[in-house]
This record gives sequence, C-alpha cells and structure tokens, in this order.
Amino acid sequence: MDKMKIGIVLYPTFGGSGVVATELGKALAKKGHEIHFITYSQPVRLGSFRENIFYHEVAVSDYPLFEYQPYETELASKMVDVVKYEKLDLLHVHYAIPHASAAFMAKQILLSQGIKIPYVTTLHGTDITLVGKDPSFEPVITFCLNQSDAVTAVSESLKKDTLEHFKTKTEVHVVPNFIQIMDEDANQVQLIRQRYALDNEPVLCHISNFRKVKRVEDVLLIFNEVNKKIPSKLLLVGDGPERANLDSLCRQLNLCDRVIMIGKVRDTAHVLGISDLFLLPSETESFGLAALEAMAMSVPVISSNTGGIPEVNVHGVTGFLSNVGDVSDMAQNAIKLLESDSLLSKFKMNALNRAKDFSLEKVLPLYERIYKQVLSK
Ligand code: GMT
Repeated sequence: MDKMKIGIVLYPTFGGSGVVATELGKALAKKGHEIHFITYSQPVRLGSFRENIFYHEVAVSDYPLFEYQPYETELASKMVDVVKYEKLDLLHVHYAIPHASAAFMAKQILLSQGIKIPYVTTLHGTDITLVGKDPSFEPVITFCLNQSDAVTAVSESLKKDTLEHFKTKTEVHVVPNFIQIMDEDANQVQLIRQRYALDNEPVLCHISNFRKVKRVEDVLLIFNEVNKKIPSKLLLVGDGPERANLDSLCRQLNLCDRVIMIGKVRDTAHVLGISDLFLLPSETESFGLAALEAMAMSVPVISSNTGGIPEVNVHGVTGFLSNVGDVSDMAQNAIKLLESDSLLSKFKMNALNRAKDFSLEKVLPLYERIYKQVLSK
C-alpha cells in the first residue's frame, strides 16, 4: 500500500509532541498520504488550507453532571467515527495518556463492528516520566503499550526509561524527532536583529513552556554571568507556570533592560535566526526538540547533560553539556564561545551540520516503514 489514510491524534498546543505530530502529518500529506488530525482544537503549527489534510475537532461536552469532562471517551468516539467514515488505514497517536488508551478503546469498538484498525503509539517523554511521579498511571500505560501495534520513542534515552518503568512486551522502536532545514534571508534577519540588539551585542535565546522541568531560572542565572562579562541580550520565548518567578528574578537581578520576554510565538525560526546561542538547562528532556530547532538555524546549544539531549547536542562540537543545575559551568561555556568569533562560527556550522542528521528526509521513511509493517501484520 503506497498511499495511506492516517489518523493522527495529538495535543494541539505549543508542546514538542504536538509540533512533531503536526509537522509529521504535514510532511506525510505532501508525499501524497491522506492525513486526518484528531484533537480538541486546531493544532498550533497546522497553518492554513493544505492538500490531503483534514482536521476533526473533538467537541468536549459541558454537562453539569460531570465535575471532570470525559475527554478520553469523546476522543475514542471521534476516532471511531473518523476511522469508519473516512476509511482510515491506521491511527498514529502521539503521547500515551489518554491517546493510547482512547485508541485501544476505539480499536475494540471498531473490531466489534468488523473493522480492523491498527494503532501506532509514539512516546514523547513526559508521558513516561509522569509515571515516576504518579504510579497510578502505570497499569493503564503498560496495557496500552502492549496493545499498540507498534511503539516508538523519540530517543534511545526515552526507550531506556520506558523499558525501566514498564513491562512492555511490544518492541520500542527509536524514531528521533526531525527538522526541516530552512534558508533564512540574511538581510531580513539583520533588520530584525537590529530591533533587539546592538551589532556587537550577542543574542542568547531560550524557548520553552516555562514549566519547572525547564529550569528557566537557571537560564536567567546563566545569562546574568554572561552579561557581566560580555554585555548581551536574552530573548525569552514562551510562557507558562514559572513566568511569575522569572519576572521577579529578572527584576531582582536588575536585568529587565537586557531580557526581552517575547511570549508565545508560533514560528520560532525568526527568533532563532537572530540568536547566537541557545540555552536549554532542563532538569530532563526526552529529546530536546527546541535544541534541534536552534541547531537547524545554526545556533549552538548550551545545555544540561540529561535524557536525550546528548543524542542531539554534541559536547564540544555543536555546543556544550553540563551537569543539571551547574549554571556556572554553562555560563563559562557560553562565554568561551562568545569570546571567540572563529570558535562561534565553527560551532554554528557544526550545529547546522548535526541538525541535518535529523532531517525530515531521513526520519519520515522510518515512520512510513513502521506503518507498512503494522498494516502487513
Ligand atoms: O517538554 C515539554 O514540556 C513538552 C513535551 C511534550 O510532550 O510536548 O515535550 C516532550 O516531547 C518533545 C517532543 O518529542 C521532546 O523534544 C521534549 O524533550 C519532551 N519533554 C520532556 O521530556 C520534558
């Protein structure tokens, strides 16, 4: 079967899993597959009208009887409807909770009606690490993984974590996240840069959802050290629960005129296009898509050495890795790069070259192969 009809279930928000799922669907559609996105609101990266792409919204009902709305049930019902009437070949669910369990339910309902639909589950990280914090999810996730026709994880590190936390019988395939390398118009980039920094001021950048796991306060502490040595600017992109703490630390450190809080941005390429270094001091990352997006824009990465990050950011080549929380080492590494134009240029080139190992062209066939295997079972 060359062209497939695929249902992609995802979180439509700014999070990495939603971005990967949306970009995957867009790329598959471009290759001629028919893609049906199923989720509760328009995915952030979906954009406008495109050939072969359909979006099915899960309406979350608001009955006064329910204190908590049964999203999983509504999602499973929508999956049944879309599979049946759009005649889908398979479902690909991103994130285990509740997408894999809803897929299992949909699969069983359809089976009772004589329709066989396989589902592929992609683990993105927090779906697995969450279990470390709340073991009550374990039996549901283990069951859904074992019922999946295929399971993929976005890094070797996440595969290892999955095998440690769950008694999975299904093989876990590693399919790394991917990136589309884009050419930025250098003149345009220069014009935008001038609005944020002087020509001789390096621009550092951090993009995340400002959750605790991102250690955004470390971003400010690193920047504070760098800025003392080399007057610079910091672009902070995103928003989230740590924003208030960040605001007060920024004021406390007297950095407000140096730090630019941009807020949520749909397309981060322009911000990265004017950046010299990317900071990712996370507590953990199954992959670190934000780091790969930075590298694809020739931005070296100063990060923590945790989870799947070392599979993306190569120490001493595309950036530097430090122990989680070691802000002074991260600051020293940033200064080392910013102090030498030739070193920075070399790292910028290395970052772009490394990002090409994760190009869409390389990764897309891995998913297509898994789809074909599942359909031929
Ligand atoms: O990191 C987040 O807060 C968002 C989260 C998500 O589920 O969207 O990201 C996870 O999936 C991304 C895409 O595969 C990975 O690049 C991130 O590393 C991973 N986050 C964590 O493991 C904390």
